[in-house]
Amino acid sequence: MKRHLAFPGTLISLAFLSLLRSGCPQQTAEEACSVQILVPGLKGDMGDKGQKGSVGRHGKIGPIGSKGEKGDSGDIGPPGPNGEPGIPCECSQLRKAIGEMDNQVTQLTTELKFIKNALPSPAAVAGVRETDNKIYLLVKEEKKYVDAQLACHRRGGMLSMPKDETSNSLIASYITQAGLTRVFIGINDLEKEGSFVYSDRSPMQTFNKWRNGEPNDAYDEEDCVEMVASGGWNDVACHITMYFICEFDKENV
Ligand code: MAN
Ligand code: CA
Ligand code: CA
Repeated sequence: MKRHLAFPGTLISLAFLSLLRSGCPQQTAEEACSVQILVPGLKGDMGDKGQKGSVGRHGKIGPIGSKGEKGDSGDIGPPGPNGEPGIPCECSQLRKAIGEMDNQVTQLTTELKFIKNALPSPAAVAGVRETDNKIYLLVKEEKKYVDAQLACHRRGGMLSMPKDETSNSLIASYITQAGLTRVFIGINDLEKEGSFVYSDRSPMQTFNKWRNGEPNDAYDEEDCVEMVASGGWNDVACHITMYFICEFDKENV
């Protein structure tokens, strides 16, 4: 490729400079002081193509291929060893045991249903007592008679109604075992003075446990009834507060 000057003017300036230095003392203006002006030449032709390069480096590893198809399942294994010999069946005994467990389940279901529906706060309960058909619950919350009755009602029962010796002595021992002296029971003469009825409104029959001299309607205001630890009854004012015992029919639980 032919080289050509980037700044042709430089050559012109240099020519002038050398002309001034020499001052042209001996030479004629015609030969020595003539100014030669250089202009760039035409662009040359393109060179030949270079040689082919050497082979490049090895490329990067490509992405992982997709998962293959699942293989066929294996053959069925050999049968396992024989089990231990069984215990000879004592069917009648087993049936009996199952029958007893069935009864227990029924009883527990009944009791659990009752507990879920009727139990006050655990601190206020001293367990329960039961007969074949009834459950008794001592509620350690001091209430006046009507509120006690209402509290029993809300739990699905009513204030306890001792209508025979069995239930009366059961309630009495419940009071004693709880370390109490008295509780409200479901007997009153609120409607008619001297006519005592149970909380289910049934009239009192021959059975009663009045203490000596009771009922006396003291101060003309005793229309409700308490049971003391001995099992005896006394009429008291309805507005005083004390603990009470509710009763529940098992069939209604
Ligand atoms: C005494 C007796 C009872 C009465 C109470 C009232 O114990 O008179 O009949 O109910 O007092 O506090
Ligand atoms: Ca009375
Ligand atoms: Ca009395």
